[in-house]
Amino acid sequence: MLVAIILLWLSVPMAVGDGGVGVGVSPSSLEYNVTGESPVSKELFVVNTGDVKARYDLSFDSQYQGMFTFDRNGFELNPGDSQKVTITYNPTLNPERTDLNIHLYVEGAESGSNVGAGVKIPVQVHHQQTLSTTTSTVNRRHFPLASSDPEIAQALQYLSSRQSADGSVDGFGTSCWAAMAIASCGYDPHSWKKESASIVDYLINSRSQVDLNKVTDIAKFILALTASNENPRNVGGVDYVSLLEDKFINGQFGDESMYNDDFWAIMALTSAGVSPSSPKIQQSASFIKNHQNSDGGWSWHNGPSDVDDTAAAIMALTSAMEGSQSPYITAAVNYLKSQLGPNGGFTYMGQANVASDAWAIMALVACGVDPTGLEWIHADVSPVDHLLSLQNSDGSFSWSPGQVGSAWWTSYAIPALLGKSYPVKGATTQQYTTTTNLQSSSSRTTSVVGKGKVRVRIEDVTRTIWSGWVEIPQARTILCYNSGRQYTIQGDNVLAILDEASEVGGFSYTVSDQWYPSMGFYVDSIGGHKAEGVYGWVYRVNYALGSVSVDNFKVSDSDQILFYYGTENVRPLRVQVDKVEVDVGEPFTVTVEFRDDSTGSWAPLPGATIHVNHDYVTDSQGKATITLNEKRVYNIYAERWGSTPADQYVRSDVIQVGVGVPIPEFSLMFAAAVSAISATLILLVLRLRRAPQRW
Ligand SMILES: [Ca+2]
Repeated sequence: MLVAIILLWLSVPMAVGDGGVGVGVSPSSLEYNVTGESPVSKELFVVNTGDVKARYDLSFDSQYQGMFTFDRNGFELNPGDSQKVTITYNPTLNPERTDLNIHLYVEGAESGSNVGAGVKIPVQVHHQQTLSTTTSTVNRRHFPLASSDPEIAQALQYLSSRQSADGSVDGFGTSCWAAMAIASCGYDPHSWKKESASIVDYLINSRSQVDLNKVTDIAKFILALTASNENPRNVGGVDYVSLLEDKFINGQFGDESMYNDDFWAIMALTSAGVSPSSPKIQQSASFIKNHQNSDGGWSWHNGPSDVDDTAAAIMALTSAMEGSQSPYITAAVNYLKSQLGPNGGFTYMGQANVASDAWAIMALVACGVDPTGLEWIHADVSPVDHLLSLQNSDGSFSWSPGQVGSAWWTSYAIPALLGKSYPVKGATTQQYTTTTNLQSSSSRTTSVVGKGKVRVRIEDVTRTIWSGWVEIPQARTILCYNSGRQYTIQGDNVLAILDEASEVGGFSYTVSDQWYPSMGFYVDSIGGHKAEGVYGWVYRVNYALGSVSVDNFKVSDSDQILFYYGTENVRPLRVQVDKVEVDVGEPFTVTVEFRDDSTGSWAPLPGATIHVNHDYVTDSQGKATITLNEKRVYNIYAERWGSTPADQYVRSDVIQVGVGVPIPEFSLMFAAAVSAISATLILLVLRLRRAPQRW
């Protein structure tokens, strides 16, 4: 059946032009991320997809010619043959350091003839600047971060290190923010415990600390509960939502001279399921809008605008269904822009700081603005870069450089970096409980009945498009781009999972019904990368090649689904380490293996590149010995992409090694969260750590 799938790709009409000349390229776009002065090289495969011998020439428009060099050009290929071309961008030849969004032309012509064909390949060049004002070097960071990114993993680990046996993280107020931060990562705060009490148990047990006279206190408590999928309408018999609604006086919440209690009341009530169109929320929103300052910002009271309160006001108004194009919102966004510091970062009283960065980023996200867009970059630093520059080596965040980190600031930073806004919604589908039993804290962790999750990983030639867990849906409706037809399909197959993952992960894909129903649906692009020539999107389940079309392969709980851009003979890699935790300076060994599809076993791969802090290459045994000197958790993965399919491999999954930090405890928590607290999966992950060949 593999042959049938490969034939499908060949039958995809991709040859451009006529006269038998065809051009195929892989990848279908090039992206150069440039830091400093060093030239950056990218590889492009040119394939003769026609049926005659042809000569191929690569070129840029003349004004860009001098910035790029080709290691070969003007070569001839027989039908079906391919040639790797290394294209090097030299930043010193672009003195203005302008980012480029241009085309590379690949043209093929039959020898001695004008008959030819060509393709245009989008080429992007991004100049990333390094920060010299902080102790660590920060590159322009991809946004939003994923909860598996090391910055987030370390921040969570820091929060975990601050947790006490009673479940608290630095007291009641900070515990509220920490619960929201944990939930923003997709983890269930109920699983967050040092001993028997989780942070949610602590919050509920300590609810007497909520000052029932203060709207902001009640609101913060509700926000922590809703992020944790707890029911704020019944905590030990108390309805905190009604208590908050009772604070509505004269068209606003709480004190008539204060606005921040309205900001927080609206966010808390909408998070608890109160309709945004309810009269109290709409009147409070009008009250907020009526007290916008002429500069577009807000204060917490009748005073000069500040970033933090303006951000809270934006999130409150968007929670109350104010559109992102509303004049109140656009004026507020412009106010935030005016408060960027000269060195990047949002300021409060003139000083860039973690809270203003985090809140402003969350507010921008809430109204659909990308905080890493060009208009938000000062001195080559985006607010996200600036926020990351305030992270310390222990994972914590400081209010400003040189200050001690705290769980409070760290809890603000996490949802902002993940591109989330307040109110944070709980990630699990757990329903609100009708009663909260304060005594049986541990029983809650087994109360979630999952309908099954699968892990999805999408590997393009040059990047990982997405990886994460998705729930097996009941059904999905897919749209075939070629016919415009919609189909509702069952949820327990690879295509439905891809469709679900594209929604969860925010990436695109296209599916065609050109060969449906005889051969099933065909996925012909993911993340904008289309199948071309013999290369296209291949899937594997638990590393075994899919033998039927995507809609016909049934998936089961805990399956590992891998989509990758490749062709026949391209095989997946995996990495293993002999130790998952080492001391600083203690060597450990990484082994890179590929799957031998003829036997289903794994074999060592020499000459693979291992990415850690920098790159290592495996020896003849497929191994590399690595010594790391910085105390942190490292992500490790391997790649090899040679010139022929037999020497091309699918990038490995990422594994983590803790250097001087206790990773197993952290990984357990990680596993508990992603698997919706399934004890079975925790055991599986534990087994993974001890005997990785089980996966
Ligand atoms: Ca008020």
